[in-house]
Amino acid sequence: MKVLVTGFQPFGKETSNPSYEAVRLLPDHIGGAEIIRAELPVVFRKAAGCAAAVIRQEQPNLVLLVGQAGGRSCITPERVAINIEDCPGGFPDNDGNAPVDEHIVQEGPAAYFATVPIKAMVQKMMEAGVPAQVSNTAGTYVCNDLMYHVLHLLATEFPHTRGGFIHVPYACEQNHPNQPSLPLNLIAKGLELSIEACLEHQQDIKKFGGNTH
Ligand code: PCA
Repeated sequence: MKVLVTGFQPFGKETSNPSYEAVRLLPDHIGGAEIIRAELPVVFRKAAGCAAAVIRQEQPNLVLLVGQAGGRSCITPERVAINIEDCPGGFPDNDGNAPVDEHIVQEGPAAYFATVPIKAMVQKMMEAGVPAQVSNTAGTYVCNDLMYHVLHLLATEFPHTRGGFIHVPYACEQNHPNQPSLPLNLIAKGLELSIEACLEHQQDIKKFGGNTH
């Protein structure tokens, strides 16, 4: 059993990205599975191209993508990726690209659902005291772009490989005093528990977790 876990390089004004910093802290084996890591550029399409190359080479059974969502207070497994690139105002990617309302895959479906058990992941984290919640939007920036591309690749070329995305809050170590944050080792613990939940649950559990808005 092989699990590919990816994180991102820093972007914007940040000098580190807790997604890859946490991935770096993961043990080499979790629940009997070998953990493979990759650090991706914060660039539309390029991040997905790098991830696709590793997936083709390593043929993992599970792909867990991780990114920073500054401002969130919980670790949030994403339910869905949508077929849109729409750069948040004045915020190009690390190569200066700022697409507006472009489709990610021209003839692709409007959206792909994560194929990992998001509710079981949240439950396992909460039971261990790690704040977690299902998220119903991965945004329209590079993280959503990566999630959509990878789920499209898995659906079309690797139907037996499960894939999902987890957004993590700022790490306390980034020092954003007026924003919610979690210690980096707690974020890493949350990722480890999420991977265990994926290995334990082929199907998701039925449990309330929606939002009114
Ligand atoms: N977060 C951004 C892109 C890279 C990252 O870590 C996002 O949520 O789209």
